[in-house]
Amino acid sequence: MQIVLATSNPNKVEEINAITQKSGIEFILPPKCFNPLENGKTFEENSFIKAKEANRLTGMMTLADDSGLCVDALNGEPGIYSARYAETPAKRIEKLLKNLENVEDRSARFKCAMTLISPEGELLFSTVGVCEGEIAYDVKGQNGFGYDPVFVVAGKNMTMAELSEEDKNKISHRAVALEKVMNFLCK
Ligand code: ITT
Repeated sequence: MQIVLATSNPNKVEEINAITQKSGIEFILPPKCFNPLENGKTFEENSFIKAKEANRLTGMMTLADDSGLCVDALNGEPGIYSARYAETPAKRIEKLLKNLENVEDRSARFKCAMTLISPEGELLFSTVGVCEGEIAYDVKGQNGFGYDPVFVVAGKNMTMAELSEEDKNKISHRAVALEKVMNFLCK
């Protein structure tokens, strides 16, 4: 079975297909014209907007992932603006570290809101996954994407970017949410 993954971010497609590779479900990209207006106020709202738009374009079952990094000392920022915090991934990290200069409480979490929509456009299932950690003082690691090089995973003395793909995919916010989606789909 194929499900459209309502995203333009190839890293998400890669991670999600790696996690579900034995399920018989293949997640595919929406058409290039997929460009939803992400004007929701929460991860959940934006996830719903993306899933509905991919369904409108394809008439297929769609799954959306809206995710981001929430930092306690920054009142939850960058949050839903994680992808838009600055121009490039490197500049986003630079801005984050600058905003946390001399800040001792570095607790943070990655959140991922997933929404599953039927081919007919009905909401089938929605859920959230969270991964706790803290923001490092400097970048470390080469794997993953986005804020992974500055996110130290709780209980591990490593950034997300130092974990292997396999290890990230066991504990990430995306993996936690996806497990619940897969349980729903395969029940
Ligand atoms: P789509 O909207 O097309 O899905 P996007 O990358 O813009 O792609 P989001 O709006 O959900 O997706 O923003 C997610 C951003 O949050 C992403 O670009 C990263 O900056 C950050 N992020 C999410 N998951 C992450 C992860 O596993 N590791 C590191 N950063 C992550």
